[in-house]
Amino acid sequence: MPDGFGKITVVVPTYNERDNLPKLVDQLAALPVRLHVLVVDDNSPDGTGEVADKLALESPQTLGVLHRTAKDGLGRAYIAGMLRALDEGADVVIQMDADLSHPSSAIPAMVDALAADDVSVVLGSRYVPGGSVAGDWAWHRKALSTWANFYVDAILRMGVKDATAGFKAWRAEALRRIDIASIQSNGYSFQVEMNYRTVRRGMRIVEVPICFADRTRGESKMSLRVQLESALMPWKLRLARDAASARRSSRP
Ligand SMILES: Nc1nc2c(ncn2[C@@H]2O[C@H](COP(=O)(O)OP(=O)(O)OP(=O)(O)O)[C@@H](O)[C@H]2O)c(=O)[nH]1
Ligand SMILES: [Mg+2]
Repeated sequence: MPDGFGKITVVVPTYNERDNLPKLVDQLAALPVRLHVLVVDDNSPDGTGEVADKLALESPQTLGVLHRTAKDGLGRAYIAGMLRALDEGADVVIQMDADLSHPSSAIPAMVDALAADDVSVVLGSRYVPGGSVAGDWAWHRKALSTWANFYVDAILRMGVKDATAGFKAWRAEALRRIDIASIQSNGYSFQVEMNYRTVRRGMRIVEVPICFADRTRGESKMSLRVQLESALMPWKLRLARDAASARRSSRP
């Protein structure tokens, strides 16, 4: 394992994940990397927040909980969690879902890849050689994901194979440079907007293959609103970029 990174914090947003969270925390604790975990719970009706508090009592040195009052979307939960992690001195912040879709076994390779000098963020990627999506994903789910990546790449040209990936390891200074507090989007396009800001600031994104598993417990929170936002956000980002370069070139 690379040294050089002091504190690594895994930020895990939760909404109704009471069955999944303890398993995830066990998996993370079993890895050969010392990790801190910050659960960001939006007052889950199923009691995930209390489950998280119990886990925090068992491991006060390594597990913390950020309680928010109401469900406010994945992006907002991540921003709150990342800002807290940075405040608490994280050198690396890992984004990870609670539903066991993201393989914790990939974390050592992701942290290794992040240790290269010029790498700002590492994506756990389904669409580089060696990566895959869940075998039991319905065809329309696969088609939507493939289309989303094609669509984002056609508009924004970031050269990233899995632009909507939600499993990522960030250097703290990269998060500071992209000013996460001002990120607008909340659903899948949250991931895209973060990547886009990274590329625009000349920082490097690297992809490490992962095998993405489907959730087996709990319910998906993907909504129509999230899908619509994801369809519009790449255009918004591109129009903002085009407007900025038009302003620059019209300056005397
Ligand atoms: N705190 C918080 N967490 C959320 C919110 N929405 C989703 N999450 C969490 O974010 C992670 C991803 O949400 P999922 O429902 O798995 O979304 P998804 O992965 O796109 O959909 P599936 O693959 O169908 O599960 C999970 O850990 C959720 O519990 C929210 O509004 N607030
Ligand atoms: Mg999921």
